[in-house]
Amino acid sequence: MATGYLWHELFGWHDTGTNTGLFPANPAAGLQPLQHFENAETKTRMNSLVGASGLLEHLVQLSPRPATDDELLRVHARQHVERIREESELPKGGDAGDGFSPFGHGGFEIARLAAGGAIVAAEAVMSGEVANAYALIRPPGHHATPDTGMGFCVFSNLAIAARHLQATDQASRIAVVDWDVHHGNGTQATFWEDPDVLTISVHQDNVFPPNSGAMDEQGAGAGSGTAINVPLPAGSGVGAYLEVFKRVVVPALDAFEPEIILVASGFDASAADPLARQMMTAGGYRQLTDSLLDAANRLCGGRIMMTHEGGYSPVYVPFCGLAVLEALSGHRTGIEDPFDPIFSGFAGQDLQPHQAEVIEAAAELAARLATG
Ligand code: 3YP
Ligand code: ZN
Repeated sequence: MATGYLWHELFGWHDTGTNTGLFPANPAAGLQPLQHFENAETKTRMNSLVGASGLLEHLVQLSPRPATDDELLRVHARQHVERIREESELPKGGDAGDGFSPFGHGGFEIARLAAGGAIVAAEAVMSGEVANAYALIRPPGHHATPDTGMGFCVFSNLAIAARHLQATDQASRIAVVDWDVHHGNGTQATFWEDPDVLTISVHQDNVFPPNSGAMDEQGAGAGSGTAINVPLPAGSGVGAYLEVFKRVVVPALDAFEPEIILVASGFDASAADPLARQMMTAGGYRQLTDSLLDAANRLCGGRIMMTHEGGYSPVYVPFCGLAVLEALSGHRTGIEDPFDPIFSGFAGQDLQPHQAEVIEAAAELAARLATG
């Protein structure tokens, strides 16, 4: 069965403006206008490579629809949705909540198309229309909490898709694996007390949001133990990530027995990323995908749906994305990662003792999930 692939030209039109990376340009403060880190290039170029490589012809193209108000409101407070709607009507748009997350005039409609794209992709997997799916959507979602956007995220796309599957009885037990290099705090907050949604975030220790994603954040109430955080030290590479999946992610999935695995797929743990200090490679992401496919085949009929999150190297994100899509679809295009000989040769790509220590502690959390 085929892999679903969802993209829309409007995702490239989400306008984060002429910022100086993170900040509004401000000549008096020395901030020369350039581009926001979260600009369209990484995603449009990934989509270009999917087309140019010929992979697109082996995928089933899915079309997004806008998420309805009711669908957004399953996760978000009405006041957040209304504020985005109102600021979106301003001539120059607004900000999702923290001053780092601008959107242009009409940005509300693009953000709701991204959330709706996650819903469409999740439904296509649950219905069996496709075996698995990748939603290349923008703006991203995993930092958006019920009450606010932040960290470039407007609405919590993946969480909205998960709540939709639950509300429409398409799935009840759902596992989230977030390999974006930043903490998936918004997704975690949404399901903090929900025993039916397991959230696992693998991120660089304390990068963004500040002081978020420590290992002692484990969920509460009925959801106690169903949030797992793996805060990897800066400098972690492919060896560390493979160990996390082997010792933490896959055992937790085995224990939890989800009906579908949702992946928050950021490529900002790559060796080329400007917003973090990890050393992942396209080949590494391919192996992580293979290990999830293995688990999904064993646990839930192979059902995996990925939503695109961060990733800020316009030259490298496309190769990471292509590798993941090749793995999901089982089709090799013949395009090889030209950076692999360089990035794979970095010292410290294999598992280091100080990384193993963190992973060992996180493995306890997965084991506890198994024994209840
Ligand atoms: C938000 C402000 C500084 C770091 C940035 C992180 C955005 C991201 O890729 N989150 O997954
Ligand atoms: Zn990120």
